[in-house]
Amino acid sequence: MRRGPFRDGVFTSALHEPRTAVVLGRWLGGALLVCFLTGLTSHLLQNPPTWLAGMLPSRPVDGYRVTQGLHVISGVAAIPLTGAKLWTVYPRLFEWPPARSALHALERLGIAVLVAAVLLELFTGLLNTLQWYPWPFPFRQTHFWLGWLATGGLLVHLAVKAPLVARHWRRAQAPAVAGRRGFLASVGVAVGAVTLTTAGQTVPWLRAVDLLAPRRPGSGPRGLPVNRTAAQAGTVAVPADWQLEVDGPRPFRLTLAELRELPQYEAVLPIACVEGWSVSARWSGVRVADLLARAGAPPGSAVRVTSLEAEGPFRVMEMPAPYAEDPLTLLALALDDEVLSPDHGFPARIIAPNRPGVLQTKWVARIEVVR
Ligand SMILES: Nc1nc2c(c(=O)[nH]1)N[C@H]1C(S)=C(S)[C@@H](COP(=O)(O)O)O[C@H]1N2
Ligand SMILES: [Mo]
Repeated sequence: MRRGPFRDGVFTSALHEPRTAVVLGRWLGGALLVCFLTGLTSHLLQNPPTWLAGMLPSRPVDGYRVTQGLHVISGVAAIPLTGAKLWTVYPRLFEWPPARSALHALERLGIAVLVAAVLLELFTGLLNTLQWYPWPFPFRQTHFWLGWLATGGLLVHLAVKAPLVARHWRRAQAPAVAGRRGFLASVGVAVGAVTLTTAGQTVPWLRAVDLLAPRRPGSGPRGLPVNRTAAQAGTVAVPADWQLEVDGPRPFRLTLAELRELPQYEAVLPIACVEGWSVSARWSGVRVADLLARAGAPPGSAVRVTSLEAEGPFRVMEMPAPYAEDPLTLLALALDDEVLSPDHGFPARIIAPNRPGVLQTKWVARIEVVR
């Protein structure tokens, strides 16, 4: 019965031992905790329940840039950590007998769910940072529920392993094993290397070593990357007689020339993409709050913004009141004092503080007051 890896003594490395697993588990647990919390933040910002929407903060302006940057940084760091952790414990996969009791079988099933959820989560997340969606399911919802599954699986795993973890928590308690230090150091170097060479897509002072990240922050028109070009969005047709439509108690329409005659404001705000890149830029245009006041919107109004784009998941965006009322939230007409390029959302786009990039709607057609 016991063939191949199921035989005794097949795994000869001394590093398949609990202390190594505990140290790697701590690092990986830390990365996954940061990833989970920042992921929840991102999900809530993009999909707030009604009771929360009116309380979302529009400051600090860089808030989402930091949380989403950390989300992708910790997720990328978790990839080599997961590899090392799985290597350390994988001989247990061939344990004999496969199940000693019903409880043991249940525990092993839990680990199977945990490992599968973590691997799928990291894999789909990584592909998402590359803007590659080779699957038929919606990414965000799947990623969200897998995150809960992985976190639940992790908590059960920690509870089951707590006594073992406690016994190997301190180095002095664990038996010395030759090569452990070197192995852990190599894992640390690998994690440091992937982090340093990808974090530059969002951390400005790491830009010089941003060798592996999918997005160069300086690329694109005016040094601002474009996620979805006007052509990809179905060559957004901007009518020659384009007018902004504002709907509310006192609806009105304005041409581009009329918008330019309204008081113009500047805001230095980042595009912070969910995929982990972010770039700060100087925008100018009309305050959304001014447009709302002109439309007779009551205080505390939220808005719905519709793009000229014919279809696509980002065509319609809802913006809760704290953002709509923020003086930094603009219907931007210019980037660095130059008319927006088609790819950056000509004739007008939304730019708001502390918001995910997906909600910075380009090619705006219409702004509606919603209560
Ligand atoms: N109408 C519309 N707005 C959109 C998008 C889109 O596909 N359609 N993409 C969003 C995404 S995912 C990001 S990250 C930002 C990117 O803005 P930029 O292309 O000007 O850098 O625009 C957002 N606005
Ligand atoms: Mo994005």
